[in-house]
Amino acid sequence: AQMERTFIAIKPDGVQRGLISEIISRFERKGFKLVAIKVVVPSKDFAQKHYHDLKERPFFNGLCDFLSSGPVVAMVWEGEGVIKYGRKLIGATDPQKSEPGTIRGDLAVVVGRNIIHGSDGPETAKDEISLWFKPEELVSYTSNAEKWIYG
Ligand code: YYY
Ligand code: MG
Repeated sequence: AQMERTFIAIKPDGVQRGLISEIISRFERKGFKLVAIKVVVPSKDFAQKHYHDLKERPFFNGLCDFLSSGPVVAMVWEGEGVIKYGRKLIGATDPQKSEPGTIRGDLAVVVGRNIIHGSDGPETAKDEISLWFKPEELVSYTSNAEKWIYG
């Protein structure tokens, strides 16, 4: 299996709405492996670093205020194809366009409160994991389920 890692965060709206276990269970049931998790309130400066690619966009300031407005559940998930498939589980950026069955499609209504973040490619995954986590916070382990998930 070509193991990959991606950065996934439950944003303050998802945490406040009690959706942590719902979101984690979708990644877990799929067969992906949780290798890091913590609850943090990001500073605004940190939020700006996380979303630096979007600094020219009109919604950037509000987005960073929002991300730093309360607790975020920061996670790293591992598995074959997890970066791309994680985005599929999450659904389109605008929940009005997310398919039913996706996290945003099922659980969110507007783009400014779309409850979850996921890395959009291998480079951003690498950058975001190292922004949010120290290397020693990532745990490598063998899951007993792996031989049943990957064959
Ligand atoms: O990766 P993803 O979260 O699906 O979308 P991005 O284009 O990276 O934008 C990040 C974040 O910005 C998005 O989840 C909500 C917010 N946002 C917004 O408030 N208004 C937009 N028109 C586009 C994005
Ligand atoms: Mg993005």
